[in-house]
Amino acid sequence: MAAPVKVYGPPFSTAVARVMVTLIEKDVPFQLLPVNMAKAEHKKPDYLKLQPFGQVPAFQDGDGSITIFESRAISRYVCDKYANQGNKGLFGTNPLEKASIDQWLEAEGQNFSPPSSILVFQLTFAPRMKIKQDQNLIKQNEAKLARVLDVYDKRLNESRYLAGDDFTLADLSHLPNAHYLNGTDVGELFRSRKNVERWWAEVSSRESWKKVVEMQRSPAPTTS
Ligand SMILES: N[C@@H](CCC(=O)N[C@@H](CS)C(=O)NCC(=O)O)C(=O)O
Repeated sequence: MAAPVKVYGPPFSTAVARVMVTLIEKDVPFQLLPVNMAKAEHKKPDYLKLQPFGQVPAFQDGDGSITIFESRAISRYVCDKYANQGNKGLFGTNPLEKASIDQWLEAEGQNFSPPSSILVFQLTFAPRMKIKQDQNLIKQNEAKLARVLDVYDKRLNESRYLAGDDFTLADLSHLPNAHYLNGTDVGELFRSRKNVERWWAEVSSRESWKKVVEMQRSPAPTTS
């Protein structure tokens, strides 16, 4: 049996969590390797060989011969490499399905992620790190996120999931940031939009995501 693939980074990181939930959906055993960000291990030369920008996650196959960074690129790779196992339609099964998933995956990365990442940091991590919150930045990004969610609400009025009838990488990619936001007052932006609320209830209750949330609470080194 092949050795588990390796994911470097802590499970509380949204980008690490994106890769973890993909691997669980695809039934790919993985080992989570700690990177102590408080000690800036992600900026050290050895780690920079895996992720040249000094961010988590980095991904390696079981024998360490392949290294990939960028959580969405890792997720796409995992879906293609393990196409015949786990959730087989996660990244589509034909060019049109893939294009539709990619379109909403890009929307997540380019439209949803910028304001939501700022809000996650300001509302969740800054208080834990005893960093003063920037109320202007919070307001501006709430307004940006509201506009993105208006588009999503319209889309989700037409289809059950973002890319169509099935749960895909496009929905999955939203889980880490949306999870943190739904634990704050900004969750109201999701709850006040009927279709977004229905979608969020559905995607956030997937078993794969529940496992990630569990691991964020009590990080375990390996899953299989
Ligand atoms: N686009 C990258 C973003 C990675 C990223 O922003 N990681 C954060 C944690 S969620 C990080 O490493 N932050 C520390 C830093 O940038 O120094 C990806 O999706 O992998």
